[in-house]
Amino acid sequence: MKLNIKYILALALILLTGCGQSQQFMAVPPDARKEDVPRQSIQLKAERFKFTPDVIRVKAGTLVRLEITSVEGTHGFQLGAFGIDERLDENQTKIIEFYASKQGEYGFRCSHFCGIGHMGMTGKVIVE
Ligand SMILES: [Cu+2]
Repeated sequence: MKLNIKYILALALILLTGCGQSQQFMAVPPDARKEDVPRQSIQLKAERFKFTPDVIRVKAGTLVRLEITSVEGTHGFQLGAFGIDERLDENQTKIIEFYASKQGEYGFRCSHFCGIGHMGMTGKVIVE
């Protein structure tokens, strides 16, 4: 059977574009020098049933490094707009990096069912 190369290329393009959209904020733009990009580290604590802090403010154009530690129970950290969803095991620190390219408010939530207050375990990243 002869493979249709145009079809395969089109499919590859669709797949690549799809991935790019879900993670469009994660990579530093290729025209920016990585060492020149401002960075900001923020420490977060996860416990039943909140994140502290639950509002994070960063400047647009910053490479953000979150250091999240669950001090009580297992949780998850989902920041959907940036394609981020990480499991947070108790007493472990997870490093999550993303590039805050665009101004806006981006909600995050616990993505691991942790009990009665799970649904209210939310917060937001404000990119200014
Ligand atoms: Cu939860």
